[in-house]
Amino acid sequence: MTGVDYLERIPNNVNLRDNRRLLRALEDWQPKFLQWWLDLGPEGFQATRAYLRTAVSVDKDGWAQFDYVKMPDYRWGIFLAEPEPDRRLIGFGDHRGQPAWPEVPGEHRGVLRRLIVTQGDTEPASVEQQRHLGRTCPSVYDLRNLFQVNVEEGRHLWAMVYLLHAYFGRDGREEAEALLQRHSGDTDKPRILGAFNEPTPDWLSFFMFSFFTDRDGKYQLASLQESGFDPLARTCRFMLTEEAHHMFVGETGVGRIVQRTSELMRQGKTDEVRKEGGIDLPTIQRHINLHYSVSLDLFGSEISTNAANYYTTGLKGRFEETKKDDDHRLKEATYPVTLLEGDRIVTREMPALNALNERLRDDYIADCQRGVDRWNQIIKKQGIDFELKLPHRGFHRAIGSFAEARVSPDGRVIGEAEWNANREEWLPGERDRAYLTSLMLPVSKLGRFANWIAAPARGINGKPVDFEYVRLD
Ligand code: BYC
Ligand code: FE
Ligand code: FE
Repeated sequence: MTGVDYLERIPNNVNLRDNRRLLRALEDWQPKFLQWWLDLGPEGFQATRAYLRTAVSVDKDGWAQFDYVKMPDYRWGIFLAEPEPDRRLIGFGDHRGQPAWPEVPGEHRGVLRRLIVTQGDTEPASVEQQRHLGRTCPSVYDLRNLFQVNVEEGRHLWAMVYLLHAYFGRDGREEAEALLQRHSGDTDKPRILGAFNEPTPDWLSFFMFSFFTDRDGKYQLASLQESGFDPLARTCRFMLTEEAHHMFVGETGVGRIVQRTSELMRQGKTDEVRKEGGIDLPTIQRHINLHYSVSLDLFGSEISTNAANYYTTGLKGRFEETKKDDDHRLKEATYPVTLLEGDRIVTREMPALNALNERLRDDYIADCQRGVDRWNQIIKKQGIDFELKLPHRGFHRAIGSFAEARVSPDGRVIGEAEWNANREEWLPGERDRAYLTSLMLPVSKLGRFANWIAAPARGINGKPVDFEYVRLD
């Protein structure tokens, strides 16, 4: 494998040293990134040392090295998965069977840049959304996980900025600047996609975000790792190795809250968990409803000519494209799509190419359901009769067919009156917000956890749960 050039200011496995122009452009962007990190990264912890993993090489054994670092000193680097030994062939669309492109094909330049910018924009957005959470961490273990996610999202930004600088010339450099100028929730220059402008005000929201929204990242990156543009494919392939931990943080985070809540319910023989200082299951359900629905929006419209074009031109494939047993061109194929027709919800066979967003959303939904099933197992084990559910895909949508209607969590098209009467029941409201805020008190004693969340089953990198994951002195 290519060694990682770790002594350089920008650790990389792309031979930056041999490309002075590119190196200079990136070295020019680096201090701007650092300034952004200092201004909008984890508030109050810039001088704190945390036990973080850093990628030092891209092979199986070497990509995760653990040590204490101050986050601004984290070695954000540029790592592409190794090229495949035989030059990779494009796996789908009109160019199927042709060699993957080492450079940007001129005719797809604008579209490809837009996809990379959209992907890149989400990474710093999430860091901005999460920047206040450190102050209210439920444990030192959780604090470390938050920071791990944050630095890796920072590295994902680097990954996209590298592609912009290396392959898109002046436009790319301008886009790289703009990635630091748009900010989550900013009224003038918001982030591109809806979910990345929502606040992440508390740790329940953070875990939900990591479960639902980082999982959109998994599915988008999995589609982009099929890309005919080889540098994008290899970049995304390596990003996916880091993404798994983000979803682990989300799934176990929510799972530990569910665990604690169930224990409090069983011990106190009561549904009124708030009296015991826990987070009641209906509040957890409302947060599922919110984060799931805004994350479903991230897949775009059910019927999308953009998606058809990305596929046909070889820019963005399907989830597990190579495992699929069909012609990988889809010109004649159809796919069932659930849509709103008037005030009815119907399922229609649509041209498969135009339905690719929906197909990816279906893969995502099945994956989310598996996680929810595991949460429900935790509840059941405590002997409690309650089931968490994913709401209907049409519930609370702002993008696509369902954006025009009000749909209840159980999938009925309803009127404004019924929506308004139930909104507080279905989505987090002021009362939840105030209660959760009252719970968010920092716990900094090693091995201790806030009352509303269970301890994890094990620590990080073989360390005990009460390990000093963050040096808070
Ligand atoms: N909000 O044909 P349509 C991650 C726009 S998460 C606002 O329906 P298309 C991460 C759309 O741009 C992964 N606008 O959609 C997670 C288009 O605008 P234009 C992020 C939206 O293009 C956690 C118009 O509506 N990666 O990594 O097929 C922490 C009609 O579009 C939204 C990507 O998204 C929305 N929700 O698909 C950190 C991958 N949805 O072009 C990181 C790259 C749609 O008409 N992006 N629009 O002006 C894409 O593949 C596509 O852009 C999308 C949209 C799937 C997002
Ligand atoms: Fe990311
Ligand atoms: Fe992530």
